[in-house]
Amino acid sequence: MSLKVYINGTLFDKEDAKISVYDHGLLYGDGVFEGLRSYDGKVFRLDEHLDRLYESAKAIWLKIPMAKADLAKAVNDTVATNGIKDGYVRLIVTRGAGSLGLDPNRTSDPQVIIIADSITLYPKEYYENGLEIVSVSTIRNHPAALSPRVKSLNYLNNILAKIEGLQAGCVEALMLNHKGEIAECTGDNIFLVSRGDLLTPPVEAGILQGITRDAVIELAKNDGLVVRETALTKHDVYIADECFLTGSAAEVIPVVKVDSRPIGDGKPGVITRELSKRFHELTRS
Ligand code: PXG
Repeated sequence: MSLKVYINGTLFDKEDAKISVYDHGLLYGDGVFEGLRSYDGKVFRLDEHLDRLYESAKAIWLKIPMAKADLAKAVNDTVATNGIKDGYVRLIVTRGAGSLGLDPNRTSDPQVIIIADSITLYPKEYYENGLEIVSVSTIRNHPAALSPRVKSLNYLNNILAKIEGLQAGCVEALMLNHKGEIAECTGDNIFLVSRGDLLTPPVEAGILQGITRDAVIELAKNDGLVVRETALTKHDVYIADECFLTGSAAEVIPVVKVDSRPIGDGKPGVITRELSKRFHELTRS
């Protein structure tokens, strides 16, 4: 059976799920999206993802043409229709088809697209042995230009950083902000463990406020850890005892080397492994 893709209230076979080449999502990256995970058929933190989607849309003057509750139902229905248990959901809202000009007033209806598919996970060994990452020269978008809090359809900033990472033989790349502080990775937030405390850049550093990041902060606080959202530099990373990344796709993944420097003893840390286990329990219970 062919996968069904939701577009504006209708389910299409994957092969027939099409959007106009005049859509401003394609012409200008003019739209917003979310990447969500489902576990055993249930979408993880759907409400939080929808809140972020509607905020991203509001920030770019894009009115999502349906109520949040109806979109939640559409996401759940699309996951169920496709029989997705542990999977990946891509929720996209584009500005819609228009003329070959920037003017958003000359677009037709926004397109709401939901794809529910299987997920390609990082290899198991990355979780067991940890990742090596590099810091790259592409800085995160300046928050005064387009806020990194907007999960927009233009991901070139992150893609350029990803290319730099791949060229250095790494699957993730560490991006700094315009002040030279640690921001985040191309599709993941970053955490450090230093003297038993959990450190992560604040939202004001110009990052996407990850849903997984928020969940991990909660879990850490419940475990009695001190969590500090604070400006961090590469120096802080190099001298950290532990490092890990969080994201809907990656979940919690240890980092053992940054810029060729071993982090801590070069093995996934105790607190990282504990939080990873807690996150696993949270998502699979
Ligand atoms: N920073 C950036 C720039 C992201 O794109 C995260 C952090 C983590 O946020 P969440 O809410 O997922 O914890 C992201 C999320 C993909 C993919 O297909 C990318 C993300 C999420 C899911 C899938 O590349 N990025």
